[in-house]
Amino acid sequence: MFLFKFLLFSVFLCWTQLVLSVEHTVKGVVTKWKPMVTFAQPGDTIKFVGMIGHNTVTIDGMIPDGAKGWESKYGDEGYTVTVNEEGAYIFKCTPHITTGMVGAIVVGDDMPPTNLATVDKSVSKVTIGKSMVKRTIKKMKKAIASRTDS
Ligand SMILES: [Cu+2]
Repeated sequence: MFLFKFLLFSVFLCWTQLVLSVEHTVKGVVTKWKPMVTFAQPGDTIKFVGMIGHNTVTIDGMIPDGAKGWESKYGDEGYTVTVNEEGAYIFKCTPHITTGMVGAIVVGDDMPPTNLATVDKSVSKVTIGKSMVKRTIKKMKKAIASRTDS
């Protein structure tokens, strides 16, 4: 009986997790990510579509403390990651970083995200496509500002 109750409770926990987490879609459109900036909550998932000729890879130093980066294969349609840590995640498509295929995911309600200073600092370590990474961070800050204004 105890085991049964325990199982029921576990199922309930999984169910609430599934119901409460949101799936966000980021699409590869020509050589850009759409949307460029996504706002999410811990436990949400990010699904990458339109992946023909693209991959999605987090940029070193540009994910929250304790978060795991990701690197998909090329053309991995529907590649999905779960964002559990609060903060900003900056990701790129390796061959199209120079044409601006850089995106941001901001997780949690802390605005600005707590790792923003680290993200800014890590720009200096980007060797290819630095200006595009800067541009995405700038757009992310703008999106954060317009969110906190309203
Ligand atoms: Cu690409």
